[in-house]
Amino acid sequence: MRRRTLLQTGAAGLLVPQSARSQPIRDTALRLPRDFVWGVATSACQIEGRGDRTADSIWDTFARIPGTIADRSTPDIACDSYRRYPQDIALMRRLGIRAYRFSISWPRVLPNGVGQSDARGLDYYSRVVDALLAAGIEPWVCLFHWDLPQALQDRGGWADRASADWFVEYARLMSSCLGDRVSRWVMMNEPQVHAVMGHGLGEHAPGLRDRQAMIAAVHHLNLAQGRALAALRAANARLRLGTVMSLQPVRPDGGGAADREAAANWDAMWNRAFLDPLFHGAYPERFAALVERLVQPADLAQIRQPLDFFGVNYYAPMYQRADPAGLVGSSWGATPSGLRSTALGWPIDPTGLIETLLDLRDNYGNPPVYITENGAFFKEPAGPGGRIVDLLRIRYLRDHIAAAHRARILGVNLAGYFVWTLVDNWEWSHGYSATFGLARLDRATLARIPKASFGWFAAVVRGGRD
Ligand code: IFM
Repeated sequence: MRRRTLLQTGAAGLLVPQSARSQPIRDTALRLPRDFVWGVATSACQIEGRGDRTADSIWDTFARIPGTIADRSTPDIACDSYRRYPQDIALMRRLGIRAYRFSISWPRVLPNGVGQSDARGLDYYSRVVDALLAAGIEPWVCLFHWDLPQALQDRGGWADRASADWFVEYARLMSSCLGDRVSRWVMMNEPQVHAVMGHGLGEHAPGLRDRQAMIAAVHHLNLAQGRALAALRAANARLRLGTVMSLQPVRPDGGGAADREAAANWDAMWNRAFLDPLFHGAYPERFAALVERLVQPADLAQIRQPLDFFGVNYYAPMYQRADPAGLVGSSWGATPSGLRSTALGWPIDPTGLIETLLDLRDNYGNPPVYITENGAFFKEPAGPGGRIVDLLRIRYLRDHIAAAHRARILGVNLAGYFVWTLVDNWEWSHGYSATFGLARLDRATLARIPKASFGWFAAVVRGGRD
């Protein structure tokens, strides 16, 4: 008798056949309405490779500094999607997804950040968009996923208030080139990660450990986002505009008052300093005093903008403990024993996703929400024939989709879910060593080889609808 591998996932204890690419998924927690948008997300710096780009982004510069990238790699090759995007789109067709969120490399289209554009870069994105549309996949274009042109960093980057003007110029250029075919526009991806990890903690480009620069970056990212939303809306009323944040419930590491205070401060900086100005036109009390010297009279009105959709990237809750030397009196705490973790040590807790979505429902007007990233890295040795049977990833995705389903039942206005990510890619300061893909990247041949999770997700997409 042929043995079938079965995977037991989640509290519901449902069995999902491993080999069942086309079989219907019977897990009702994975069944979402017919118009629910299933997709995958990537970013330019992580997948494109350099191609014929003439100008550096801050990540090119950062990666050249010894000690910044775990495996000493650079994003020069990545997945070579600049040339191999037809292969990526073919994979997406196999998945059956309706939407693809990708980002524009700002230095590829504007080598100096502003001014003269590079026709080759613009033409590349135009071809990607056309190929997606021909494949029946809706392009979701993200304008900023951390790869600022180095030329603009040399002028002060996001710490300089002029960054808001640079960003609006760039946003206008892209919408005038692609706005006839692309309706979904994402202004920013995870501005909090860029501000805090890049300007406060120095673990991401541009590698600053400067609290003042970080606070300035927070405000200018918010301002740029608000002004670009307004500019694109005025330029083309047919565009559907939104933005994406990394939202994480922040929990105290211990039971004491100092840790609770630390967690509240971190929450104010990480989540609320971005959500509150966008949705309510004000900084949270705990952050306001830090930023007030930068806020000019019209700023908050410009940052507060109506949205057609809001994207949540969710991976894990955060644990914080009191630390007077930390950016806001706190630093990373320990994951409580009993919570499983991914290979990056991120706690696995789908209830944090429900908590995050309920927060949007209750405190931010229940906007139309998409989960624009969710995924995980686990150590996943290739088996016979190079196949990766990534049961832990399947379990992670399954449990988070089930949590998303639960949030909908609780009244969250959730309309879609994007897996991070299509193919193993260049994972920032981890280089190629942290792999989040539904497909493995063969680094020698750059072939994309679907993992078990690829077939599993395809089955969810095709069979999981009501
Ligand atoms: O790879 C990143 C992505 O660029 C932003 N969100 C988190 C992912 C995993 O770390």
